[in-house]
Amino acid sequence: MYNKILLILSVFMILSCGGGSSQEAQVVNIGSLGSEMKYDVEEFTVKAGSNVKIVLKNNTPLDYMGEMQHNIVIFKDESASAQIIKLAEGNGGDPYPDGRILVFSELIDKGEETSIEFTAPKKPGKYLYVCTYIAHAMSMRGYMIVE
Ligand SMILES: [Cu+2]
Repeated sequence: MYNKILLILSVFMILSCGGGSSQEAQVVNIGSLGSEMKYDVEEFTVKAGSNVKIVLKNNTPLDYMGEMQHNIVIFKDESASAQIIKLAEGNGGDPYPDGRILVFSELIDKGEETSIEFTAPKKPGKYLYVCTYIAHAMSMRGYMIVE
């Protein structure tokens, strides 16, 4: 009888530990597709309400001629994206803080890396992300799927 209780207790403890580890951020690596105005990951899936860390890498070679900066901006509300992109492009590619943005990274230059950590929305769905550097958002975009 006593052994049974101990067994149930230890199973419970193992389960609680397992639950604890899910608090660790899920890491998503996203890069630019070489020197193209595209992400190398155009869709990824996260759990609703979970911690997410995106590591963004600008894979443009240092000897690439011309400007090639990137960021990542994830929208809470896709219908706000056109307006936010337009404003960002008028601001050197940096978005202005806006309640309709879930999270955004700084702009990074060729060869650089940055990361953002955030809590995924509780509401399942598809969340648009784009690069708001000038003229990139049309091709440099993808979806975060929240399940
Ligand atoms: Cu870009």
